[in-house]
Amino acid sequence: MDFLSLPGMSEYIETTRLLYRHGWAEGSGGNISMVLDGVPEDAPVKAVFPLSPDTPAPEGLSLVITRSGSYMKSIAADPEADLCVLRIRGGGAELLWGLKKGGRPSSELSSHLLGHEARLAADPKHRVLMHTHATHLTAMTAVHPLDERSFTRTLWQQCSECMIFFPDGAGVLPWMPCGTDMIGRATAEKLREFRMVIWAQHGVFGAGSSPFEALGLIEIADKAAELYLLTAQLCVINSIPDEGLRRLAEVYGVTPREGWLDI
Ligand code: 2HA
Ligand code: ZN
Repeated sequence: MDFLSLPGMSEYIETTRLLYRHGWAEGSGGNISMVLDGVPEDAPVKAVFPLSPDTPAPEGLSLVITRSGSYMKSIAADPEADLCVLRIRGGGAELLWGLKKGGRPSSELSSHLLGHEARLAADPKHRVLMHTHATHLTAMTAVHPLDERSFTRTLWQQCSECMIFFPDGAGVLPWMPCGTDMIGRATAEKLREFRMVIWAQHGVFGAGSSPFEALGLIEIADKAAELYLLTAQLCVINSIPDEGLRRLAEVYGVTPREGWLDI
């Protein structure tokens, strides 16, 4: 079985490179997982990673995820060492491919598993979850109230694309330790409602039906956060008013999150 030829794999690998080029994947920062279609039922199991009983994982789900400690800058050079294909079965994660030099799946595996379950319940086309240290969004969490309505409204007001691409807004979580079931569960709760969840003083989780869609969502939000930071100390005299945001939503046939526009 050639796992690298599964649908979405080449786009997934290209995305790892782009995250590094964006400057959002310093050191071993970030992780990506993608639900896989087309993994044979009888693919041999090479190892099993036990899952915490507190992480009820979607039974039978197959996914590819980055290795814990892998560097986005070098995944493309040797995907079979830095990625793994897992199948969730009987409370464990069966290794079907990858980790050829050893290691474990990403420390955020529980966030990804719970998150996929949440997103698949909301949208059957969902496939990808991406965690990355988007610089401007993370910086914005230091200087902007974390209330998610107000945080989203500030992003929407910066540039037209935000309302078009995330009319559903962004969830925001206060800082908490990463790599824990606690942040995994909190993220999954947010992902039931949002395709993007910002982790204060850390980074962001984005969801999509493909790697490029999830990446694009984060790119647009991070651009808006950059515009906000560039102008936050200046005397801002123009931004998109709520009437304009409402009009954008009408033109593009999207529905702003209920109650998040003042008109
Ligand atoms: O994978 O970014 O949050 C490394 C991290 C943990
Ligand atoms: Zn991180």
